[in-house]
Formats: sequence, structure tokens, C-alpha cells
Amino acid sequence: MDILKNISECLQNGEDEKVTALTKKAVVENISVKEILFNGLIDGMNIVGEKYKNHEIFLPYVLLSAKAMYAGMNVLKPMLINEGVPTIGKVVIGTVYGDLHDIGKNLVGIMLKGAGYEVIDLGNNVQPEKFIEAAKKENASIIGLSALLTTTMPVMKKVIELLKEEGLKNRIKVIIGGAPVSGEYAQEIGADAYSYDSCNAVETVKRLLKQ
Ligand code: B1M
Repeated sequence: MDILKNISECLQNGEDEKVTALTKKAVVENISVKEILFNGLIDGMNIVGEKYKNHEIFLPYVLLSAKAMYAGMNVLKPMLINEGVPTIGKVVIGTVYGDLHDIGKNLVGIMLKGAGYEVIDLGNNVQPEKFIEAAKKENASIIGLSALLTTTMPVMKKVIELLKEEGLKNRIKVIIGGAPVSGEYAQEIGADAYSYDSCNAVETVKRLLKQ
């Protein structure tokens, strides 16, 4: 069987040890890290999401798949992060308050680090005020917000409102991402940019820092 398909299926089954072994095997077979990530791990997670939406599986299975996703990401992490690259900008990232989904946000953080940015990761379930405090303390140029739930998207707007209140909106750019978020939503709430995936997030941060 195609090794990427195999990774996807083991991830769907929540078999974290198999995902680790297969991911390592794929690396040895010289399959590109990007291909393993998107066509193996993320492919599996998307199928899990569909099955959960259609009530074909229950939440504990989603958690097992998330654990398997992290197992695979841990193998790829050193290859995504190029140690020793000088920092070219500081980004504060986090998943917004009320939202515990952190896999996509972590991927964005890993890719940004790999591209040479200093990343201050506040984790998940982050209160709007914490983003502003951290960005001020660290003198960051970008705040990256992730939301996976339609119910937590409005927290992104709150962060932007706080930035405006503090007079920081022009100095600190905001990039948003996550499955329910869109370019239109970014415009609606006054975010500087929307990114659809972790690779695009790196391009977007690069572009924003040039402005
Ligand atoms: Co939840 N969940 N979940 N879940 N979960 C979704 C999001 C859902 C779409 C599933 C479904 O119904 N099909 C649905 C949301 C529906 C909605 O709001 N419209 C949902 C729900 C309902 C819930 C609960 C409410 C379920 C419940 O309790 N009844 C609950 C909420 C808990 C909470 O947060 N308060 C819940 C819980 C969980 C788990 C804890 C079990 C687990 C999360 C584990 C974890 O993250 N540590 C989980 C998971 C794994 C998912 C799905 C299956 C997969 C999400 C994921 O990690 N995808 C998800 C279904 C889906 O999205 N297809 C689902 C892989 C990841 C790489 O992609 O996060 O989209 P993603 O990130 C992408 C891009 O979006 C982008 O880059 C990444 C790719 O490169 N991106 C950014 C993300 N952030 C970015 C930031 C950027 C730029 C790009 O700039 C800053």
C-alpha cells in the first residue's frame, strides 16, 4: 500500500506508534516533508473531521487521532525547524479563548520557526488581553490568531478591538487562520491578513513585514 495512504489510515485509527514508524519510514524513503504532512497526516485528520461531522465516529476517537497526528508531527518537527537560522521577526501566536484546537496553530508555529521567525506561542484558550500583553512585552510585529470553532471566531475581533484601543493597530499586524475563518471574515473584523494553511502563513507573515 502507498505509504502516505497508510499513514493517513493509521492516523484515522488512532495508531500513534504505527504513525511514528511509518512517518520515519517515509522520511528514509526520501518523500518530501511537505508531502508527508499534507498527503499523509493532514489528509487523515481531514477524513476524521468528516467522519465526526457525519456522526460516524465519537469524540474520543478524534482525540486518539489528534494524539497520532502529534506523533507524526514530532518526527517531522526537526526537519521543519531549521536550527540556527537568525531571527527575522517576532510573532506571537495562539488559539483564541474558548478554543482548545491547537494542531494547526502548532504547525503554523513550527513552519514560522523553520522560516527564521521567533515565535512566542501562548498555547490554546488564550484570553484576548494576553495576546496584547505578550506582543507589547516581546515587542512583536505580528499577532497570529487561530480559531477552529465558529463560536470562538468573534474572539479574534475582540483582539483587534483591544489593539485599536491601545493605539497599536498600525504597528502590530494581525493574521488569522483556522478552518471556519476566511478572507472575507478577516476583512470584516479588520485583520491584516488571512492564511489558509501553515505554508501560506509563512508567505503572509513575510509579506506583512515588508509593508
Ligand atoms: Co474538534 N471540531 N471539537 N476537536 N475537531 C472541529 C473543528 C469540527 C469542524 C469537527 C466537525 O464537526 N466536523 C467541529 C467545529 C464545528 C464548528 O464550529 N463549525 C469541532 C467541534 C464541534 C468540537 C467540540 C465542540 C466537540 C464537542 O465537545 N462536542 C470540541 C470543542 C473543544 C474546544 O475547543 N472548546 C472539540 C474537541 C476536539 C478535540 C479536543 C477532540 C480535538 C482537538 C485536539 C487538539 O487540537 N489538540 C478535535 C479535533 C482534532 C478536530 C478536527 C477533527 C481536526 C482539527 C485539526 O487538528 N485539523 C476538526 C475537523 C476539521 O477541521 N476537519 C474538528 C488538522 C489541522 C492541521 O488543521 O487546525 O484546520 P487546522 O489548521 C490548518 C489551517 O486551518 C491553518 O493551517 C493549518 C494547516 O496547515 N491554520 C492557520 C490554522 N490556524 C492557523 C493560524 C494561522 C494561519 C493558518 O495564522 C495565525
